[in-house]
Amino acid sequence: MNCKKSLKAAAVALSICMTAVSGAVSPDMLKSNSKITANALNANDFDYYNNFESGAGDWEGRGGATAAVSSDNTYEGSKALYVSGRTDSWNGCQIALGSQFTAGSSYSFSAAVSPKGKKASEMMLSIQYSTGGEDQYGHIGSLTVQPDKWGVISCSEFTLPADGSNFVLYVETASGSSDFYIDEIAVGAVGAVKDNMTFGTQLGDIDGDDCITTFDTAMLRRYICNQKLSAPAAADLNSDKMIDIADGVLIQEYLFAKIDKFPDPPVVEEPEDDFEYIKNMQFKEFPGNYTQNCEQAGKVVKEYYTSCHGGKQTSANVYLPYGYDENQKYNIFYLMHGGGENQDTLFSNDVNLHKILDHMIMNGDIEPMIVVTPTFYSSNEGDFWQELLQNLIPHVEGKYSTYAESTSAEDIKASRYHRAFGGFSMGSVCTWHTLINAIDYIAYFMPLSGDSWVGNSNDEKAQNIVNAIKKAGYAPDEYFIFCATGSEDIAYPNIAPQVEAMKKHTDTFIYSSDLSEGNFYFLVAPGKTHWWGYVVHYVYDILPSFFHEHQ
Ligand code: FER
Repeated sequence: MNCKKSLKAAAVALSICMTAVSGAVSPDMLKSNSKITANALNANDFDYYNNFESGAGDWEGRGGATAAVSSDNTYEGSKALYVSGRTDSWNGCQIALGSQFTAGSSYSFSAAVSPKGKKASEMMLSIQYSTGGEDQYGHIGSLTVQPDKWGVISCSEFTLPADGSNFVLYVETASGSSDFYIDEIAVGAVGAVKDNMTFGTQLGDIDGDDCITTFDTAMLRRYICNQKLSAPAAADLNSDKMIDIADGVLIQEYLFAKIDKFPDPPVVEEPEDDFEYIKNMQFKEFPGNYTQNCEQAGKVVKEYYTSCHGGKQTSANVYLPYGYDENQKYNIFYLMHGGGENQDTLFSNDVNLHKILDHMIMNGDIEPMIVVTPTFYSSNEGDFWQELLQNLIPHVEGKYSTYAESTSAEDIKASRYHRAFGGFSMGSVCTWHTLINAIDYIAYFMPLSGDSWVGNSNDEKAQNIVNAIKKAGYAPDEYFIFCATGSEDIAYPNIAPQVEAMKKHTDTFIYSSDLSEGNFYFLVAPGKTHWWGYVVHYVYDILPSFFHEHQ
């Protein structure tokens, strides 16, 4: 493991430290290596050491985060530093390095870290310093750690830049803002790393040194004995998601050449996320402050494009969530206005959809997503789907980062589980047309306060929708229609009987608001009339249930 680096070379050196080993590990790699893991080191061996047993010392929150000693989860001893209230990945905890640490000198660094939550997190040990009055940032090391487990980020030699001053050591994450713990943080002489925890990626290369040796057996023993530790997948030799004695037996057999490879990992289905749907959803209003300004405000940008209908210039508004990052993929929701309205209606001060989305995202009701408000007036509500497919989707999704790998029809189809279309009133009419004509490209539909105009009777309308779905060849778990209106809405007498007619097609529509079980639901808000001021609450109710199937 070569962790020797200075800040200038940090990016390159990191790739040396962290790059995955590719290719098979062959038996001739079964050589011993000379790595020394200095597990015998203790507090006195370091220039700086804190295990938080007697308080936080000079550690403090970074950004808006709070850092406080906690005994809820510790790497060793009975206390650790708990970092919470983060709103961005660079938030975390920090300490100014004292004057005993000098610019241009090299030190070893290590920190035990444990992310809270549901997902593994790439934890980073970083440094801030100034050169010529400018703040600079660098990364000493990083490690991807399983949630609620511990890993140790370490670097055996890191040089503080010679032209730097005011060094501040901090812990952050590569992305996300979940809480985390740190414990046993040490800075010392070059090479003085207490618990080396580099990870290999090749099955059996547990310590990441490109070979399978008794050092890997020793590492494996450590993981088996201490289940608090975040073990790499490379240690799960029988791929049963447990690091236990069965893995110990396998590595012994491998080292004694009784086996020449580890069992093939099972082919696993892509995991569904663990979103909890609401069964039999009832209308619920969003909290009162959701239409107020939000401290994590997204951005609304106007996009101009040409419609295939008569080559007219038109525009749509695109809501980009707070912290929009073109390197991430976003679900996308197209939401259409009603009769007499336009593409600006939803993001106006009347409806404030942008502020509602800000709050929903900040509070975790929905993942950050892109929301587009177009208009059908460059076409008409019945033909808008053509403009959507030919012009709007390619324009918006060619510019902003969605799950569409490109704007080819194939790639738009391939990303249909990450795309939704909805609308109010005439926008709902437009939504039913879009469902009938563009189900290949969109999996989620939200018709609000408006019926389908394809067919004369309700039975005919239902049949036309069924025919379109059958013709496209989708199974009931491959499309989702979540309708809503108010019981006093003028559209209620139109949409309610259509929903009843659709329910009769039990092979096509499975009625449930739990979209892991069904694909069709009708939310009725007691007493509400035909007005965005009510309808926007239906968006709040329904949108969290979208985008969780076929991840
Ligand atoms: C309906 C569908 C559309 C409806 C009204 C409309 C009253 C739109 C009316 C308009 O914009 O003028 O089911 O029910």
